[in-house]
Amino acid sequence: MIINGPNLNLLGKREPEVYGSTTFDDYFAQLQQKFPQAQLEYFQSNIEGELIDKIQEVGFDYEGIVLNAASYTHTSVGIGDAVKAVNTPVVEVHISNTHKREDFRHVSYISSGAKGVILGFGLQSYDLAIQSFM
Ligand code: CA2
Repeated sequence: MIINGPNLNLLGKREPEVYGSTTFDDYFAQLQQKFPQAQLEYFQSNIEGELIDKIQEVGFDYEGIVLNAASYTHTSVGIGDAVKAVNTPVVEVHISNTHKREDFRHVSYISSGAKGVILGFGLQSYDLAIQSFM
């Protein structure tokens, strides 16, 4: 299960210099072609509680969660707690290298509960995260 947080629905539509020019729908279709053996699903929400609900919903049955909590990465104790509460391993991903950006992006409430963290490889970060579950 790929879970994307706030504003990632704008991928490919705004700020292409930071986040690229591919929409997540187009990229998700590429991932499905690349990993035909995986049953990939994708969920996006701009709402913190909906992200927590989805982590809880899939977090006891699915093989893996690839989570880009976007700006909530740097603020949400609730999402961090949800990641720690479930059994399914969570790989935290980011499109940009958050450590090269503003100081507030250097903090993650997700990392301490994650199986691993992949950041800075553009959309390929998701690809690498899925590979980590193969
Ligand atoms: O690099 C990442 O993947 C981030 O999680 C993206 C978040 C940002 O707050 C994190 O620090 C790093 C922002 C996602 C916003 O996505 C947009 C996409 C297109 C246009 C505008 C925003």
